[in-house]
Amino acid sequence: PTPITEHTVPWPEADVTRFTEEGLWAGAAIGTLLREVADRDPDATALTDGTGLRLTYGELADRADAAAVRLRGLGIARGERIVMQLGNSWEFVVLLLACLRAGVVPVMALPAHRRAELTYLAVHSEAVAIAVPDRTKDFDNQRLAHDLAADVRAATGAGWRVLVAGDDIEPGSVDLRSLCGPPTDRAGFDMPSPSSRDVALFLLSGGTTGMPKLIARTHDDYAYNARASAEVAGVTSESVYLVSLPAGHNFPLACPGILGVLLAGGRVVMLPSPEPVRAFATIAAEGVTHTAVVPAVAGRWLERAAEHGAGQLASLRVIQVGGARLADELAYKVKPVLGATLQQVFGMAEGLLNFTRLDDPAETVCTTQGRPLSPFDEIRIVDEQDRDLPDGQAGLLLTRGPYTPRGYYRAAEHNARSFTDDGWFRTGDICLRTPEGDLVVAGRDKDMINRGGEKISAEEIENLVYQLPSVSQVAAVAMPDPLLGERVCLYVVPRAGETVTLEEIRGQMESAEVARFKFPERLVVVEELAWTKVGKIDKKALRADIADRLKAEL
Ligand code: J2J
Repeated sequence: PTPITEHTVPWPEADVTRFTEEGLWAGAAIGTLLREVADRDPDATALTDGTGLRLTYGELADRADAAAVRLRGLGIARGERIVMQLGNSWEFVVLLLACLRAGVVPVMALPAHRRAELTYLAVHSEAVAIAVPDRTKDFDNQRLAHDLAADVRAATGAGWRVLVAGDDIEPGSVDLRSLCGPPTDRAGFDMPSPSSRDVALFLLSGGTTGMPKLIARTHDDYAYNARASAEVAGVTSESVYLVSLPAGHNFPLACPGILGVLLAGGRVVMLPSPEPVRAFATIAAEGVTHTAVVPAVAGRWLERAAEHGAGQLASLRVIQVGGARLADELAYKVKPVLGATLQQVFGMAEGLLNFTRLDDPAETVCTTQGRPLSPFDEIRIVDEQDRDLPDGQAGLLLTRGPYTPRGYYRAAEHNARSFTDDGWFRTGDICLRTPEGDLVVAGRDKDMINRGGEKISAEEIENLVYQLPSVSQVAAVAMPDPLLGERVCLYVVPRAGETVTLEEIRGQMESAEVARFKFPERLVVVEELAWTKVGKIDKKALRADIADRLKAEL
C-alpha cells in the first residue's frame, strides 16, 4: 500500500511549531500518553461493557500492548490500514488502542455499513484487514467481511485478514477475543511508538460527495482534540462516561468520548445502543456522570424520564447533545427533566468542535451551539464571495485550527473546493455568531441529509437511483421529521410512459448493498423538478414543497 503521507495535506510548518510550542500538541503518540495515565494509577477501572467485564488501566494498557504485538505478528505493519466495524464492545476499545500503539491505522466504519461502503473504504484506504462482529441481529458481518476479499485484493494487490469478535469464529478468521486478550509475556512491548505526527486514524466525513471522504487525524491533533474536550466537559479521573452512540463516530470517540475519558483517567462504559430502558439501568448501575447523545436520542430519553421518572439518572452530571440541531424547546427540558447539565456540541469529523460551557447561562446553553473548543481555533462567517459578515448575520462558516486538518485524504480535486487557498475549511454550515461569540447553526449549504445525526449524501443516493432505467430525473432532499429531524425524500421524474415506486427504489438500494439508514423513506413523483435561475435543481424549493405536503397531511 501507498504510504499515507503521499495523500495527506500537512499543516504548514509554522503552525506545527506554534501548536507544539504552545503545548497543544503533546509530541507523543496516543498510546504513549495512555501508558503514562495507566502507570499513574494502574488499579483504577478503565473500561466496563455491561457484560461483567471490567478492565483496570494496567490491564487495558497491557492488553493494548499485547494486541499491538499480535497485530504485528499477523503481518500488519506500521502505517497499514484496517477497516474497523465493531459494535460498542470492549474489543472495540482494546483493538483501537492496539492500533494506535502499533501505528496501524484504523478506518472508522459504521456498524450500519454494508458491502458498498466497506468495499469503498477498504479500497480507498488500501486496507489489509477488517475487524467485524461475527454477526449483528439478522446480519452475517463475518460472511460479508470474507466476501469482500476478492474485490479488495484485486484493487489493492495486498492481503486481506478478517478479524472477528464473537462466539462464532469461522476457519480463516482471526479471533479478536484472543487477539485482545491478556498478555502471556511482555515480549515486544518495547516496540517503537509511532511518531506523534503520524496519522492515528481515519474518520469519515459527513459526506456531500458520492462516497464519504476520509479524514486523516494525527496523534498530535487527535490527542489534543480529546484532552481539550475532556477539560471543557469537566471530565476527570472521577468521571464515568457512557458510550451508547456508534463508537466509531468522532463524537463518542474523542469529544471527549472514549479517548478523552481514558486520557483523563476516567472510566468508559460501553453499551451497544442508546435504547432508554437499558441505558438508564446502566447509568444507575455504573454511576455514569457523562454521556453523549444525538437530539433524537435526547428526545427519547426525555420522554422516558417524563413517564417513569429520572431516579436512575441521579449520578448523571453532563449530557452532551450534538450531531444535529437540538430544538431550543427540547434543550430547555433537559436540565429540569433529566437533572443533568446540557452541553450542546456542534462538531465535525473534519475537526472544529464547539461546545456550550458548563457554567454558561441557561439561555446560552439552550439557544446556541456553543463556541470553539480552542483559543487557537479560527472562525470566519462569510457570504458567497468569501467576504466576512458582521456578528448576528448568518453566513457560511469557515475554520482553521490545531485539530482541523488542511485537506481530505487522497482527494486533491475535492480539496480545492472544500478548502480555501490559505487553508480554511469550508464547513458547509450556515451559522451566525452572537455578540458573546457563540455560534447558532441556522442551516446548511451542503447537499446532505442529516437523519438523526447520520449524514447522508444526496449525490450518493441520486447516483444509485439513476441506475433505474425508469428514472429520468431525481433529487434527494431532506424532509422534516419529528423524531429524527430529517429523513430522505426523493423527487423523481419518470421516463415517458414509465412508473416508479418507492419499493422499487428501495429494492435497488438493497441490491446495491448500501447501509439501510440511507434508504429513501418517501417518494414524490413529479412531471418536472424545480430549477434555479442558474439551471441547478432547486433543492430549497423541493424541501419547502415536501414540508408543505407533510403539513397538509396532518
Ligand atoms: C447542528 N448541526 C450539527 C449541532 C453537528 C461532535 C458532535 C457532532 C459531530 C458530528 C462530531 C451539530 N447542531 N449541534 O463529529 O465530534 C452537523 C453540521 C456539521 C456536521 C458534521 C462531534 N453538530 N452538526 O456530527 O462529521 O452540519 O460530526 O457540519 O458526523 O453535522 O457531521 P459529523
